Amino acid sequence: MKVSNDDLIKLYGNMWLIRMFEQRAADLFAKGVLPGFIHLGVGQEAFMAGTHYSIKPGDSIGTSHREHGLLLLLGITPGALMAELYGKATGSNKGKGGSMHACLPEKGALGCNGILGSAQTIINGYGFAHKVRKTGNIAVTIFGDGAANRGDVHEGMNLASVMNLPVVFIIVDNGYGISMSSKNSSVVTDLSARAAGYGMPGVTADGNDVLAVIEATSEAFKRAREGGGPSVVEFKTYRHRGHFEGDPTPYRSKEELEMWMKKDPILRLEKILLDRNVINEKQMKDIKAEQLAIVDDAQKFAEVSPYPEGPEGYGDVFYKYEGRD
Ligand SMILES: Cc1ncc(C[n+]2csc(CCOP(=O)(O)OP(=O)(O)O)c2C)c(N)n1
Ligand SMILES: [Mg+2]
Repeated sequence: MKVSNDDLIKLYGNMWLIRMFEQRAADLFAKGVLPGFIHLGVGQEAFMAGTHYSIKPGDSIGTSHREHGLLLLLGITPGALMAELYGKATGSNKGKGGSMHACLPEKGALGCNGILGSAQTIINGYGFAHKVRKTGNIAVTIFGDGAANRGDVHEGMNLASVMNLPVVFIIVDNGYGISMSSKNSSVVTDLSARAAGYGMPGVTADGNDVLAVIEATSEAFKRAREGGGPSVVEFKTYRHRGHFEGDPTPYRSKEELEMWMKKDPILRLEKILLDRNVINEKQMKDIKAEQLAIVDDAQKFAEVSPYPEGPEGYGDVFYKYEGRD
């Protein structure tokens, strides 16, 4: 799949947007500004930017708990996502979804299901709707190496296959499910091998190489759009940060982290941009600065935004208190 120079530059900007947004969220969380829990996707930018590249308007995308980045690319504005993390009324979900449940269904961003594995059965409903309505769109579900071992995932894959649904199962093997190495949670090295059990194609690609991600997703998505049915795409990548912010990561070595830092997906794309003479180092710095300014603005927007107030605080949520049905 040929990716134009203009698109390479866009991918580069998108990857920096994700990196900057996530790093800012890490800083704000450490300062106690952001409530709740956050899981960050630093190091996993290539799989998000590359997957987004293959998505078309009208597709339905279910993300997991580590994909703020993909939500940004799908259309939640940085300000609305940052405000959501702050719990502010101007957030994408009025501050009531937070990191885990931010979503924008009108742009196909379905958000995350907190019960690992369950989204991989639910996604079939979206796939079935696209099939019966003949939309030409697809449904994509993204989940981790840990989630991949849940029974529901297998049910979901089987049903998608039996019904020949336009569904793509994207497994993100980032090395760990919390503290459990993916090497110890499955005897199969490539989790895409699961696809064979359901008679569908499965591929494993380098999730830190945005061009490999585009290659793998464009093929699987095309097949699904054209009635060729479901498939599994697995990306091997690494999360630079802990499972959640505040995780001291005693389960992994310094050497392992350093080895993966050398495979940083942004550095990989920078090498491609320089080797192909697409842009020079000064232009790369400018792109990075542009994305940083966007994140600064997002933070300012979130800071000055109000919290949901009065009765509004109780709207849109399942909550019952005395005197109210
Ligand atoms: C059914 C279920 N079991 C356990 C959890 C708690 N939990 C949340 S995230 C997580 C690890 C997920 O690992 P993985 O699927 O590899 O995704 P990653 O965090 O690495 O992105 C666990 C066990 C949960 N949310 N749902
Ligand atoms: Mg994982």
